[in-house]
Amino acid sequence: MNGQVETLRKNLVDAIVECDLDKTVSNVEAARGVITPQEIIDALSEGMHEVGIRFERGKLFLPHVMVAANAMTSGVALIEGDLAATMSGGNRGHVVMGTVEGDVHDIGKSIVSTMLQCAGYEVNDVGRDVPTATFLDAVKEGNADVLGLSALMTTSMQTQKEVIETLIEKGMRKDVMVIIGGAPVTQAYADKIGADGYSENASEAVKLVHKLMGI
Ligand code: B12
Repeated sequence: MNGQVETLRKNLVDAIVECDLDKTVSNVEAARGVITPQEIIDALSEGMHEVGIRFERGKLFLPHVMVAANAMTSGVALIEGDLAATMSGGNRGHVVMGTVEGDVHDIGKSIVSTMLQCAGYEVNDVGRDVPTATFLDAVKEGNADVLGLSALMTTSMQTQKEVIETLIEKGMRKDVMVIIGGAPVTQAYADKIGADGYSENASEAVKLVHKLMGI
């Protein structure tokens, strides 16, 4: 059994690293029901991490990364229903989530949104490359408890800071708790820019929001 689980997991990682959409979809189908949706997401994420390393080293190019990203998105879409079934429901609070302006990376942010929805939060996912004003409008309109800001680039991390500064300028900072994430983001950076929390991945993000909401 453990051997089978390890093979399924490895096949998922390899399909993403090989930037193979069909293989990713068939391997997700094979893994469904045998390993948990969370384990499937973790394996696909591990593959994307390796794709990032190979891209950085010049072993893979942007078109490959785009296919891998598409494969990951399709794989995650297949198990969204399973994920919902494994998690608790209820209306625990309102979250606005998006990727900051200048940054189009949205795979991780969308996983965080899905996991929070499954954990019983109402999530307004405002998308990627989102202007600061749009975040503020969404927070105001939805009377949001938590604002989640994703950034995958060292350049767009600065924009997370700018969103917090704008919330302060507009007198809105006390109304909403801000959490930040994305591969280059750290707890130290969250502390530095005055965010209320940071988490490394989507499962930790759910725990973080529960903690902030006192759940
Ligand atoms: C896929 C990808 C792309 C895809 C994105 C597709 C999409 N729809 O998202 C495409 C091909 C479009 C792309 C484009 C570019 N990319 Co790119 N990309 C990646 C790659 C390989 C993987 C990112 C990913 O999806 N990871 C998988 C997910 C599941 O993980 P994650 O995003 O980290 O999310 C998890 C956690 O971080 C956390 N989390 C995420 N968000 C949030 C938010 C909150 C609130 C919380 C609490 C938690 C949280 O939870 C998530 C789930 O567990 C990374 C490499 C890397 N190591 O990150 C490069 C990377 C981010 N890209 C990079 C670059 C340079 C670019 C481009 C500029 C390339 C170019 N020359 O055009 C453009 C960007 C254009 C722009 N303006 O944004 C660089 C950034 C370097 C830097 N400056 O910091 C990286 C690091 C690659 C590299 N090593 O050079 N990219």
